Amino acid sequence: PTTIHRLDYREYPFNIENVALHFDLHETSTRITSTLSVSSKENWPADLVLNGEDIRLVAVSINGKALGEHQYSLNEQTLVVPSLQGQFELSIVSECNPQENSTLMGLYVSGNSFFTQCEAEGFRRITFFPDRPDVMSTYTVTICADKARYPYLLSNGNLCASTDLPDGRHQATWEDPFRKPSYLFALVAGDFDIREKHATTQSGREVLLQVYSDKGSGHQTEWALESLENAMKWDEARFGLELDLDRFMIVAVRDFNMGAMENKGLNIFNAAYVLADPNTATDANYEGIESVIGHEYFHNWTGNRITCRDWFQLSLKEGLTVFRDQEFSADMMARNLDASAAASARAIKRIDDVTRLRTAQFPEDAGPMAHPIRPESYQEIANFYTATIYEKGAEVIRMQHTLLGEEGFRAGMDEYFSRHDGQAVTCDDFINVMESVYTQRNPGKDLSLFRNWYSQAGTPRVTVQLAYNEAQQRCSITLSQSCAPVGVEKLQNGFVKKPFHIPFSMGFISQSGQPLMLQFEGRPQTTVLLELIEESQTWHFDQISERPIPSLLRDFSAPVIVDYPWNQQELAILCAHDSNPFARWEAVQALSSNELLRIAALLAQGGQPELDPALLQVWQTNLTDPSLDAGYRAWLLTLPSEKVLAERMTPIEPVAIARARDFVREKLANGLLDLWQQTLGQNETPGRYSPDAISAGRRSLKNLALAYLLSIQNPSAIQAAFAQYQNASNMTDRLGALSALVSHYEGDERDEALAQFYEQWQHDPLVVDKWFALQANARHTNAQTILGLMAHPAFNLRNPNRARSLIFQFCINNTEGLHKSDGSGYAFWADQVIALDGINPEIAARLARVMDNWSRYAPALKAGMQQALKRVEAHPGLSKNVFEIVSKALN
Ligand code: BAL
Ligand code: ZN
Repeated sequence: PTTIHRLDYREYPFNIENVALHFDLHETSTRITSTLSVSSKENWPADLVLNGEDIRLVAVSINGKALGEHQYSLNEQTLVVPSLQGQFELSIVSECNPQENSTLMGLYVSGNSFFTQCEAEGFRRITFFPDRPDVMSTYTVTICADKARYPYLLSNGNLCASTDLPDGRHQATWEDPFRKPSYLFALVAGDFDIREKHATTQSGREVLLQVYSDKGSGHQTEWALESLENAMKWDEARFGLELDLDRFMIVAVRDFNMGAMENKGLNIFNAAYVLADPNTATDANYEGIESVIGHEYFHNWTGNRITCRDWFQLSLKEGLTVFRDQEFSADMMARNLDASAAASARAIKRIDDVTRLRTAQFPEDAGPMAHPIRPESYQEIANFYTATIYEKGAEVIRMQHTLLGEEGFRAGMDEYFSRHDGQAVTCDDFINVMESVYTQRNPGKDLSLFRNWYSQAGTPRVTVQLAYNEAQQRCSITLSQSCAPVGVEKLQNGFVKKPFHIPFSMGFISQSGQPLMLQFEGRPQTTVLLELIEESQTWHFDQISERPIPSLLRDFSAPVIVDYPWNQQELAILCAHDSNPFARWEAVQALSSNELLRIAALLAQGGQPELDPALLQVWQTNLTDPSLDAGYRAWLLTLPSEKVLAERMTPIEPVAIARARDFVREKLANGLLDLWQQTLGQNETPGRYSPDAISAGRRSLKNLALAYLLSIQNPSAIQAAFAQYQNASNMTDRLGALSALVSHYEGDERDEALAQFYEQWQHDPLVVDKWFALQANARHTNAQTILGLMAHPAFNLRNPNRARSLIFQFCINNTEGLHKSDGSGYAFWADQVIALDGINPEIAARLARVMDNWSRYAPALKAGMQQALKRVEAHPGLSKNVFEIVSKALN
């Protein structure tokens, strides 16, 4: 496969002012006529190169004159009409087969409806076109289809006409007045339930908000519509950005590769991020829906109005939009709460986001797919919708927000829209705007080093040294940064990494747990922001009357790893007293990670561990601290995940990590038995279900207590879990109970509950996904169990949600099942990657990434993983998607 390089970017030599598309929809053969108004940018002839994949060319004409086969060249990927100049109209007729399109890219059938997915390169599977984001055009789209089967015909923009046609068909014409790249094109045809609402924008325009979903599911779209309206209001209030369309549509689809897609005015969503009611969706589902609806809505400005010049700039829109959705969720969670509850709601959101970063992005940044948030090259762009582009990209935006402050960042965003609205731009354009504001506010300073976050991969490590001089009452902090070459950087001769500009937020806590006031930049503060721009820098703080305990990287002010040798006693003080709720959680993570890794190492050598009583003490303090909200407490009392721990273990012994977590969990359960039981009773949420942060926090703490108690097979807790399962009035409680039972209980009732769950919910695909996922994650589930479940009539490999709920859940989360010493887990993984690749390469490549970090595992496991990777790599006819992943892993 060819590698595409960022520096090879060349402007497209033609403007395509308008695209007129005519779709004659039929399931197995849809005919598309595309008429392009073209003009050359230069005064000399150039070849007109159009992308096209898996479609059949029927005819090409220029200004109404048909072209003969000798007048163009056609291969598997392109249609080239040579040597064109001036202004002309190009017409192309082509055909595709939506029914057979299992890739879910381009035009496809899902259920009884037609849908499209074009980002990144799906439009070329619909018609021949310069399928690149810098070619922006207005679109006029006419859709013809059978009226009875497809009463709703939707596309981007405004509906301008609809008419009945002979033979029971009808047609609708849509016009999108905003210039857009082809990846934002969308079409939907089908029969739906609709929930809608008129809303008024800040300038007083009335707009129509609509949510379309499968017939019979309209009662599950209330939360989606409410979230959409909240997103609209939030973008006005926080960024002054108003909806620019008269109508904004969201359509839910069951078969979808991603979470959702921000097509202009016609967002297409994975049903998992639209449909919810208290009986079928958990608190996490509600939160996910709000966040993804916000994300796609916010793309209307950050992504659609200003788009990417080329796909290397993907983080320009994704990192920025994730930052915006994170802020939206935090504001929504904190709304209507008093200051202290709002601070802990915000901390919870930050903890959740940082956990995601550490679980998915840190390993990526240390593995074969490591890339800067603006990559230098790729073989398949679909493989670069990564945690680095999204989550680290959002951290890079957040650092700019931290450096500029809320007001400065807003000024920067205003300037970004004023300079670039309507354009396809680069990450450099964005940082140039932000730098202009930063320099204005900080004369003599710039963001030149900050740009290294865009060009260098890897997670920097910041080593902290503290020196205290009692005689001078002075405490000095030295920060030193380093970042080893990763991924392709390792292959480049003489590659030298440059320092990053790291905003480092910190404070001091006294030995008695009080925050210390620091004189910094001329004013007293308890939290200071240090800007590390060299390899090593020292800051001095005076009038410090005792040796303080540093509270570091508050609110996770930069995506780095901090090294500081706190002793256990210092950590215990931070765990109970740090005034920054994020840093307090970090201290608990540090203390428990140290203990878990010590125990894992001991177990790997066959030793007999004992639990450090300090950990039990911290758990007891946090479980009983009345000042803490339930939701925040639940995070404090959750052990670090296996993945987070694996990042700190060399070589990785996954089963030892899992056993260490079991051991510690059981000790904490037994040691605090009464407290867990009290917690269970004190956190009921009677009355009408509400997904608000306080109620969700209570359920989260209660279900955590249940899981601890079940881990020691506590008889009354087993009864309580059954009772909760039977009597639950919402899915969070029902699933919390069932999951605790499935994970920790082996009795017959467990199987009965599982069977009953399926019986009750088999009609709801999203609940059936939960049923599969529970079993994929359960203890004692192995590859054989999964193969058994794949034979269940409800399993369907072609549906990405179903594949994710069973196969991905097993391969990603079921450590013991995947790493079985007989190699059955690895063989299963390889078989499924190969099987999925024949159906849907994008999904297959995602599964392929499970083995990314194989070389960091203990020798016995590593060999088996390598062998499985080689088997996939050698498979004939592998897609370039999967090939890129496995070949990079093996290199
Ligand atoms: N643009 C692809 C889906 C998303 O990130 O919103
Ligand atoms: Zn996005």
